[in-house]
Amino acid sequence: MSCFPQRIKAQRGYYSCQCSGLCPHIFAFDASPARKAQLVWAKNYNRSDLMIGRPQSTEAAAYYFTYIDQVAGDDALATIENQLQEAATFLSGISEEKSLHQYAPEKWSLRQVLNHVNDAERIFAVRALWFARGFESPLPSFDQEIAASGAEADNISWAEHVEEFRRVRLSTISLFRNMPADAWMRSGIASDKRFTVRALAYIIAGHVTHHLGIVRERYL
Ligand code: NI
Repeated sequence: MSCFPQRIKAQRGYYSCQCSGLCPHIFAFDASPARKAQLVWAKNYNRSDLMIGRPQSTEAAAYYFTYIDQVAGDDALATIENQLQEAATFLSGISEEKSLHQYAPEKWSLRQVLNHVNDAERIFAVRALWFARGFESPLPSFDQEIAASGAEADNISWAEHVEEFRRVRLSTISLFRNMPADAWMRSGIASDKRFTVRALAYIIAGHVTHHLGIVRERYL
């Protein structure tokens, strides 16, 4: 703690030290001394512990709080990491035969649902990457029906879809674990809506929770 922040920038309730790219000082302005020390430690040894705070209502369009609100607590990365095993175990319990089931004629099969989950995670992660790295040009929208018809997901085995979920999720975890502390509050436009990076992390976790809830209710 030899370097006290020379320049402090308020970021929606958090103060993030801007005095150098490697400065360890980032803390909630009302954090206890113990929490501040923990965060400084986290900056030095484990960036993933720096995921602080839930997104505020201005950090994503209202629609996306359908997903954000599915995630408890203020550490979306922990949820993203826990889901890897929980979701993969749950999905592995579904048979190849069952994975072709649709609960209504116009609804997606389970294979199409999981393909959609994987596609959407890639899209959300690319948005997070784009904004986190500092690009300012807006990203296009993602039409899930076009993606679904282009994927031909029923021709891919369920086991392959589940393996794809694991691989996509491992990539997402690495992206967020290695995220510089200052990047979480960066934002940009995608699909004509503004998102912060941390809102996208919550959306990734909540989108999976949302779809697995529908799978449990309607498909099994
Ligand atoms: Ni969806």
